[in-house]
Amino acid sequence: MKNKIIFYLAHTILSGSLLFLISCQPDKIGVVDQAPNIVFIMSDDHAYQAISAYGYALNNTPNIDRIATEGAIFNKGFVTNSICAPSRAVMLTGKHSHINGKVDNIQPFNWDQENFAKALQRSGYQTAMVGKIHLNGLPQGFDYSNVLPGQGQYYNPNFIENGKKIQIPGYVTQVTTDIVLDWLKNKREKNKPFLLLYHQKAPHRTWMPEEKYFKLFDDKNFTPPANYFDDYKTRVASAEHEMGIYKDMDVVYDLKMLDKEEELQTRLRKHFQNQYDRMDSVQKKAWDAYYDPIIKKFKSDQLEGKDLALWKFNRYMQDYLRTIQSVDDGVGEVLDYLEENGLTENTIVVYTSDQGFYLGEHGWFDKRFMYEESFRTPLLMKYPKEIKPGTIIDKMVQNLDFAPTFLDYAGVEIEKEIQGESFRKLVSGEISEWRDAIYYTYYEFPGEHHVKRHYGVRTDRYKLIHFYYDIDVWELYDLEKDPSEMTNIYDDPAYNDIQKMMHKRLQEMRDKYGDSDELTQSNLERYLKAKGINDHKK
Ligand code: SGN
Ligand code: CA
Repeated sequence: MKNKIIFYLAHTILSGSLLFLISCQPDKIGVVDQAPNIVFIMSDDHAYQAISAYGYALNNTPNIDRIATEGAIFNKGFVTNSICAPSRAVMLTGKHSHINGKVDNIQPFNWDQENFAKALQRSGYQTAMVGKIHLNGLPQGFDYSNVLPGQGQYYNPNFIENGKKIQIPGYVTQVTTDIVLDWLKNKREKNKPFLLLYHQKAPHRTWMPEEKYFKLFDDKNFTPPANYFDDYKTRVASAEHEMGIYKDMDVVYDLKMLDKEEELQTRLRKHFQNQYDRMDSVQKKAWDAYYDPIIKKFKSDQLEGKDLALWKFNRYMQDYLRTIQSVDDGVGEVLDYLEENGLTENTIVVYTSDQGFYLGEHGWFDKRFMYEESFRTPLLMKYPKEIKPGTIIDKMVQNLDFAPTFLDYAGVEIEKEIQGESFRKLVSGEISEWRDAIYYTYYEFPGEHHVKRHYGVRTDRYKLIHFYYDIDVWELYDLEKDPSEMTNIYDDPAYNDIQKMMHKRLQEMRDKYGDSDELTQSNLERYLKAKGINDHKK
């Protein structure tokens, strides 16, 4: 007995936490000292504008909203690099892209480095990763993984379960939810606290809805944002985009006009054909029954100019929002499971996206820019033990903060190399002092959608951005006067002092996070090499 106690104590000290002792307790409501479970829900490209709790009235997401009602909503949740794989690498490591090495979607991620799932696993947590991760290689830090290869597919998707390729029939969002529920019910060891990464592919391009939602929003005519017909005056980098709904959206690939007569021969038609061909005959029949009449009407209407721009916006919104409805259903199923199994009290539930998304602002879809719609990301969180229902957080947090926040809740040591900060006490209301500036980097250029390389700093009121590589352009915005970032005031004499102050803040950020022109240059070289690009100024 004495030896056993000594063993327990030694283990406890070695693991740096009390988790081992605590984890011997079974699932029970009201076990005060049990380490919390963490359900980390992330979707892909989910704009905060498309969550009803944010008040945009575009759609209705009652289950996601439940997280905010029972907990907190963050009005200033941001990423550090608005693109998928880099965002996930930051989330796992708590380190900026230039430190964790995953600066773009192209280059490989090094799973051998430390991540918060590994730390929780070492401390006695059961860990699982399900759905989209978009990082090459077998996920490390997880007892169970069942992930989509790369971007994943909407219908009858392929998965990689613990390293083994499989295909699962059905619609990806429901399939992902089913895997999650199966792990919760049948696969995890129920006497241990758990970390579950539940990561949906939807609502990523090409926005293929689930059959039950084909008709949702049929009678709705979505009004585009006020700056849908943006002329990009004063914004050189924006003017060169390739992410315009009117200009760049492919009517077949993005907007599903796959006509049987094969008359609509667009650039990306064959790619959509590949997605369509994944469906079985029953799925195709249902798909055609819904889309064929729309295709027929589109072909006969012969829309042009503004009419076409508005039609495209509406078509885009309908499918994009439909895919979100399935995501919301899945959130409901998982919340219900927690409730029915007495796990609500002791489980932290987070809902976020890998970045924000444009829903017609500046005429765009996609992300990448440091402008608000893609720099920001939705963030809702509940944990009844510490977070009061209806909490609103207006401080700037970033995906950089997830790793230290989860480690903090679990009582596990936060390694000093982690660059984010735990927002546990901010969301519980124990502190109100918080950072007043955040740093951003984006590297994937030359690349899809043609968003130039840039980095910048945002304070509560101002934003300074530097676009570089084939241009050398600075932008400055007063977010209070110009929340839609339509006027670049970098050269406005009235903002001379602000400009100087923001340059200083930017340098502070770069020093704090260890970024520099030299690092930026070497990241650029690596990227160009990975892409096989020789011409530096293409
Ligand atoms: C794909 C999409 C792009 C998107 C990137 C990155 N094209 O390449 O529209 O910007 O992913 O998205 S697609 O033709 O394959 O749909 S990310 O979320 O994975 O970073
Ligand atoms: Ca994404």
